[in-house]
Amino acid sequence: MAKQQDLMAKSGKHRKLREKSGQAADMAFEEPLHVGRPAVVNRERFLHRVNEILDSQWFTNDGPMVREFEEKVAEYLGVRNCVATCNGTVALELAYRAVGLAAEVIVPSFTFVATVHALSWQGITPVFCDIDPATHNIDPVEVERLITEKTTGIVGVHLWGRPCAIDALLEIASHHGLQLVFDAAHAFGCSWNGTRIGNFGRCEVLSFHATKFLHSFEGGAITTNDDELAQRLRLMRNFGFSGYDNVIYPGINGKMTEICAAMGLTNLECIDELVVLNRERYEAFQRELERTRGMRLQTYDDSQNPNYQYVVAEVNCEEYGMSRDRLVEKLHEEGVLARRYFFPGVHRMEPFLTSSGAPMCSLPVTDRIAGEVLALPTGAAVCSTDIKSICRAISSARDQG
Ligand code: T4K
Repeated sequence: MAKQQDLMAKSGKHRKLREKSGQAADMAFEEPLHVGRPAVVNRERFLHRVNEILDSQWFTNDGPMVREFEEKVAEYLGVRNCVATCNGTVALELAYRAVGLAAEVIVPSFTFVATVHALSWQGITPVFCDIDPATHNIDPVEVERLITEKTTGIVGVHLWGRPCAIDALLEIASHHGLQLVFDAAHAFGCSWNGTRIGNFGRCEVLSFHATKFLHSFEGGAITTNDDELAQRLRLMRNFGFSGYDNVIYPGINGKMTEICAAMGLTNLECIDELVVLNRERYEAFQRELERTRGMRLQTYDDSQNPNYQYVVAEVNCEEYGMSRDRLVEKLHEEGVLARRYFFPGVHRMEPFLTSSGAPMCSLPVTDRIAGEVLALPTGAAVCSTDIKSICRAISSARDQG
């Protein structure tokens, strides 16, 4: 508890409610409450590392902090290789290319658009797949239905940190000779049956964006137990250079900087306390929203080490008495900047809607869930009083119509 208070203090957290007219239901926050507010866990330790970087005059290109970060992440996940990158999107592009994805790849539409953009930037046609309504993850039954002679792979996304149906996907991939890559941007630290995410498929891709559970300002990584693949990824990340003046592979600049690694290392040191803090926030929302009709929080399975980074509700318009979109408007008026993650499904975004060559698709579960999900502000930037007020704002929004 003391450590968590410390984390909040280190985050510079202090918040005041502005009572607009004396009614509890009519409150607004002086500073807006954001989804994805990053924690600032140990300023002194970070600044110490920054000074080391400045003294060393080594700022990027596979420097000592990046190497240490890669080693510590690999150790934490129990995986043989971690290749750090400048962000998760470039990590996805590198991963897709390195495992040889081409032609058509099956991917969920209910994800952040980067999962799919990274395919189309590699000239790959995304074939959008529907999701399991219970988990919000790609539905293996639907995957099987979409496989054609042009399919080269499957991309699963562990949405909200909840693992995909990994067994079923592994089996389908192996049966049809397909590559399997996971977008694990949300799933740092989470497990699947006792093994940390990061160990599955050909490789898994992490994001260390500022809004993520483990962040490095911007950053990403590919993790894999395949040493040869990791070596190829390292070459591709650094323009294809193998030693001075010797390019042996088509590469790009996908490198992580030392300053990002310094932030990543500092946050990694506090990761266990951050889970505890996130979990407390999640449970507070659960208690407060328990009796709110039509508002169902997504659940987590403790045996899979969830990181509780996302507090996501499904708003059932009929039961709640108001649409999700109207509720979002009302919450924003109160300074609660809840988000419609992820709306609309990527298959309804351009260029995929009309011009990508993506086959016409009907994704009823994706469309329904994308119309109902609501991500709420959580993490070190909100306290228990904020949570009570957010939940009161949710109840009163409906009462006010
Ligand atoms: N795959 C998945 C499944 C992903 O969710 C993502 C990224 C990726 C791949 C790609 O990884 P990266 O290339 O990003 O490493 C945000 C993030 O930019 C994005 O990283 C993240 N997913 C996505 C879910 O959220 P936006 O467009 O919603 O960002 P924005 O600017 O609206 O900020 C989100 C919230 O965070 C706001 O409430 C403000 C708050 N915020 C943001 C930043 C940057 C802060 O409080 N402080 C900050 O420094 O995409």
